[in-house]
Amino acid sequence: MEALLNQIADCIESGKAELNSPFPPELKGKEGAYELTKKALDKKIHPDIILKQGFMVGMTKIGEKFEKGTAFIPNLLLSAKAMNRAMEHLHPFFESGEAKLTGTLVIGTVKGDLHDIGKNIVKMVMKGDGWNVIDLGVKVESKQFLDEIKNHDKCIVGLSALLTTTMMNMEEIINDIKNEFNGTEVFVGGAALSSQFAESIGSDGFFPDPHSFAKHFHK
Ligand code: B12
Repeated sequence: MEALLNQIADCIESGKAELNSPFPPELKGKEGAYELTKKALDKKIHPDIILKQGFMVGMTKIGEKFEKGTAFIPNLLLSAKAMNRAMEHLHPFFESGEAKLTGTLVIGTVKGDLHDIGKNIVKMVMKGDGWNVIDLGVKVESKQFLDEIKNHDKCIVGLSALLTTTMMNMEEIINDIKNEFNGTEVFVGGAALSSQFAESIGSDGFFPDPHSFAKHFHK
């Protein structure tokens, strides 16, 4: 069982989605995360175990390499793609409630801002870390966040902004969220942000990349 889970983690780390994936070339013709996940389910390994000891291990490893500067954004994207492909087998278990997700993250690029490349990477990595991610897209207004929080008890919120002008809109959105849902944690990210800025606008935290964000919730 452990060997199979390690193989799944390795496929996710290296971005090997399925048998026919051309990447990485050294694994050509070998089974990928998709086939191995099916095998694990056939062997009656519980979806929670596959998620935690397969998917999350693979995504954590690629995240650590990214932090050290030995892996880059294309590697993150390939890993996230492999994880998403394998996740297709686990979806029915999460939807039925038989297996449990880490939590719900409501994420969006704030009003006035259309940069979504970073936000989309955060979304993929968090999904790989076992989160149900609700992506509200770009130019998101307070009301859209509030409507979604109402539907998801105990969710956390992630705000993204890349422009110095739209960073300022984060404060208003955080105030609106805290006024209506005081206990809801709101985290922020984006290249021009800092921890000091995040604190000054009442955010619960700033993370420079999705891996430090995901790690924050690991017990
Ligand atoms: C790609 C790009 C665009 C694309 C966006 C395409 C898209 N779909 O996103 C296009 C061409 C459309 C564009 C438009 C504009 N852009 Co532009 N754009 C960029 C560029 C080149 C890259 C941004 C990017 O995607 N980076 C890569 C991602 C992966 O990094 P990231 O977003 O920082 O995300 C990472 C982290 O920050 C973090 N993160 C991000 N969000 C979150 C959220 C949470 C919760 C967490 C935890 C973490 C997190 O995780 C991510 C992954 O590691 C930057 C310059 C640069 N080199 O950064 C300029 C830049 C951001 N743009 C800029 C500008 C000015 C504009 C325009 C206003 C230009 C114009 N005059 O029209 C418009 C904006 C229009 C608008 N209303 O938004 C300026 C901003 C200057 C400033 N400080 O305000 C920059 C810095 C360029 C420059 N040097 O002048 N842009």
